[in-house]
Amino acid sequence: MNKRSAMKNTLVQVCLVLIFLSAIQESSAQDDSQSIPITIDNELNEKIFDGRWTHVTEWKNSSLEYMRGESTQVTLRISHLEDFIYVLVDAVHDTTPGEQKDHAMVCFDSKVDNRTKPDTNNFCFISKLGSEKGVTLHWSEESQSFEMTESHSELIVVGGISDENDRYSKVPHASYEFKIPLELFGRYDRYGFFASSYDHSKIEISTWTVGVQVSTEAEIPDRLSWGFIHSPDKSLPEYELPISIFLISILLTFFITTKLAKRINYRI
Ligand SMILES: [Ca+2]
Ligand SMILES: [Ca+2]
Repeated sequence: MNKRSAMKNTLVQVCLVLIFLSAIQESSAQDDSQSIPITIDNELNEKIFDGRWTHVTEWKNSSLEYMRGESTQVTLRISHLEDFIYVLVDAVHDTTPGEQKDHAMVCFDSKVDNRTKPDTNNFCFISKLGSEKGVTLHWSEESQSFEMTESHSELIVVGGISDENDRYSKVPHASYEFKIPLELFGRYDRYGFFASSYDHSKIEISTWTVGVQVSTEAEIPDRLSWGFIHSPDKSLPEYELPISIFLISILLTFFITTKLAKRINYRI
């Protein structure tokens, strides 16, 4: 094999790997169409759990998504650090805060390979406005429904009213903060996720994923209509890692074998 053919072979091999890589990326992008990337927030220790955006940088490093209803838009901020996931539900449109009536709910499923029905890895947390005591709902296989259960000792759920420090509106409105221990449902690369917010005075429900039909304010919709959250910064176990290792191995193998082939040819 002369030097020109060796180069040609290497070029073909690299092209094949790039095509393979693009196909995987494409497939991953399609899969993530209903998935919120959450990033690590090293400033979480600065958080004050009072049910509002307390100071300028409090939720700055969290991911941004919107929950929506027929005429509502609710800001959803999510981040994580160490053994907790953090969520802010900022109901800017709900300027009629009603204590114990308005509320927000976030749901997690750590077993995402079975989306057809809930299982014991499914938890929902409800924050009521004006309350510093969250409600934990856990799927029961026995009753085939979500049941209220004792909250984890490190769970923090606070529903409050915003002030002038809110990032989106100076008009006082309902907002909710959650600190959720991963110990409850495990540390994984991605979770099934659903969130809703209820404005009692207007009888409006906002949801993520958007467009989910829920008929009552505390309804947890069918598991199939939930989306996902995932970590793109490898701070939680990262599902692309095995694929990345596989691809790097292929590239290294091509590189080494090509080099070896060249050396053998030169010696011959
Ligand atoms: Ca706060
Ligand atoms: Ca309200």
